Amino acid sequence: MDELRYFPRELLLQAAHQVYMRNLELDPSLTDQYDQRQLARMYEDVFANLQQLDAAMDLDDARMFPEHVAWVLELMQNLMPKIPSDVPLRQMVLHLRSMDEVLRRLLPAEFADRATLHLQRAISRIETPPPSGPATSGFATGRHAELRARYLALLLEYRNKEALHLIQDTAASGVPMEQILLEVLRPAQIELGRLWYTRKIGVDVEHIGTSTTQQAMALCFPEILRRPGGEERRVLACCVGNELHEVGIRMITDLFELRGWDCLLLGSSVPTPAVLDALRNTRPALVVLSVTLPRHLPICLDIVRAIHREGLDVKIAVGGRAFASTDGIWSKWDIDFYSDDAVDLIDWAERSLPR
Ligand code: B12
Repeated sequence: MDELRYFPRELLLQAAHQVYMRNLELDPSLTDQYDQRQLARMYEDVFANLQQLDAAMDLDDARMFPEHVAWVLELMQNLMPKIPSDVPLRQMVLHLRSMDEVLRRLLPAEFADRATLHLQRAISRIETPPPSGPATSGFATGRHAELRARYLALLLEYRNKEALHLIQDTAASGVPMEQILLEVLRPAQIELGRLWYTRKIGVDVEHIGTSTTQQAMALCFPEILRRPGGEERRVLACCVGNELHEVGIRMITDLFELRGWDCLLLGSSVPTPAVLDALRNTRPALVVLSVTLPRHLPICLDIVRAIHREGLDVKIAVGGRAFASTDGIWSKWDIDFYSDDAVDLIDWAERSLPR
């Protein structure tokens, strides 16, 4: 478990237990409605919500916690399609009120006031949701739409070898690997996530699909290895904290490699001291930090601060899905680059980091 700032371990355990109990007290119907497994899941969710609140308080970001709560609520509504959607909404509001009550008892007044602010914002966010954006993700339209639909269909039917053949044949037909990565494999991954979230597929399909996508990504290596070696600029890339989402950062290193950079990929779940050691040992021109889950953002900031504290001479780029649910948190950080787009990053690096 990541270390939290406002809720040290003892307090977290106490708070989680009390929030869970208070929640059941305020809404006794939950005990009838949920089976044993669902109650255990609810207990885990209390932990996850406290972690998210801690991260939002730590970074003093107004959007992070409300966005997380809205995501959890939608997931609950998807999990209980037969129950009217205002039932999970009421349950979530009660849950947030229980959190508030308990934290008022457990935290010093100044921290409790801060927690209340985030909890109130979350309640308004779900009671009065902002108008939703365009209904389509763009998956079904645009360049390579047919190809990505075929690739995804094969993943959904566990036809992983055929999916790999499809990508291999596409690459052999001259479609640049950069397009395959960004316009076929990435959208297919995001679509897998949406299908899981809306309960259209199980975790098994998403897991097998993701490992197939990682194998498909490896198909660009022959192209990378064909390039003559030379004076290459070096990039070190990693996910932060307990982040397990590594497909995005792998894709970034593959894209850098395709443009002739030398990449070292630390991968997922890397402790901060290991990142610093790798920077000292390998002396890259650029370090790329990727964060998918918002609760890992404080660790990303820790790494940025540690790099400056240690006086390491390296440019710092941060990005990944987590930043999209914040109020532009990156603009407060001492970094060299942020974008939500991998190609922007590589274009910027080519311009700003001389060979
Ligand atoms: C595959 C997957 C997993 C796999 C990851 C396996 C692996 N080896 O990577 C596993 C099963 C482990 C997993 C676990 C979980 N997951 Co998951 N996962 C996904 C999924 C379906 C696809 C991720 C992916 O491959 N994306 C494709 C890559 C290419 O895109 P990308 O990561 O966005 O990266 C691109 C850009 O963001 C950008 N970028 C990335 N980093 C950087 C850095 C810089 C500097 C720049 C400029 C750009 C940049 O460039 C990349 C290339 O274009 C997503 C769905 C989604 N919408 O992403 C959910 C998703 C991210 N997961 C989610 C969740 C909730 C979880 C779990 C908490 C589930 C659970 N209850 O256990 C756990 C958490 C595990 C952990 N500790 O990290 C949620 C997150 C929701 C939220 N609130 O943020 C998502 C969005 C699913 C959903 N629709 O709700 N997951």
